[in-house]
Amino acid sequence: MSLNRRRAIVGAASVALAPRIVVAQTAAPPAASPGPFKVPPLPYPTNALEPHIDALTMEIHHDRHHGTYVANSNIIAKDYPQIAAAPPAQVLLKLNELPEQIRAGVRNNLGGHVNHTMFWQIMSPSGGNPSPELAAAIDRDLGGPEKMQSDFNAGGLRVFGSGWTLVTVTQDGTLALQTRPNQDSALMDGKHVLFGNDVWEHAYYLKYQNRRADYLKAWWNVVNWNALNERYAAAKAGTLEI
Ligand code: MN3
Repeated sequence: MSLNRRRAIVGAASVALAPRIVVAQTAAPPAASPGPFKVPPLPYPTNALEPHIDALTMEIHHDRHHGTYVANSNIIAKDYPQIAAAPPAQVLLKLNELPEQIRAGVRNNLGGHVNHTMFWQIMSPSGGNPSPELAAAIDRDLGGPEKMQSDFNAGGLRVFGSGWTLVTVTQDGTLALQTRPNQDSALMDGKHVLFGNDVWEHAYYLKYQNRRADYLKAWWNVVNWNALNERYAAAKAGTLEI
């Protein structure tokens, strides 16, 4: 399937949910979308995660897919500035308090913005190692690093269609595995994400095609443990924002 065809399908899928924001899905999203939400620059070059994630996938994923979530969030924020006035975690936690006509758009697009902002951060070509605190929590709550990886990957394989496999963290430092469909976020339930892997086909299809299991396995080579250590400490300090 060509990329154009794939993008057209993504655009078509959004029509049913939120017709008013389909424009940014079908056109190439602007490099810098005017509005309160911004795509954060990648903290490494697009080819830095080769050979595990190829440069073209990173470029399209970051610039176009994340760019579209941001552009659509900005379109919604034009008429509903309250979605940018509170921290994204609060907006996603209180989706039901938003006007019904923007609820799906915010869930999908602000959710996508938050998920991808986390995702770029928690990958790196030189990831370090878990801190003693994080390693102890992985042993205690997730059965150790091997079991965590295997359960996390199994979660990613179970996601039907598109979504995320995640490790959540609570303020007392407890870890748990979770999967979410589409661009849903654990923040919708008041939980924080320590890290997660994107199992939308756009995250891996160019290199891995239908071999999601191979992508899930290779992905552990690019996990940024230094970032995970910082996120774990921030979660315990109550300062982890997304
Ligand atoms: Mn994605």
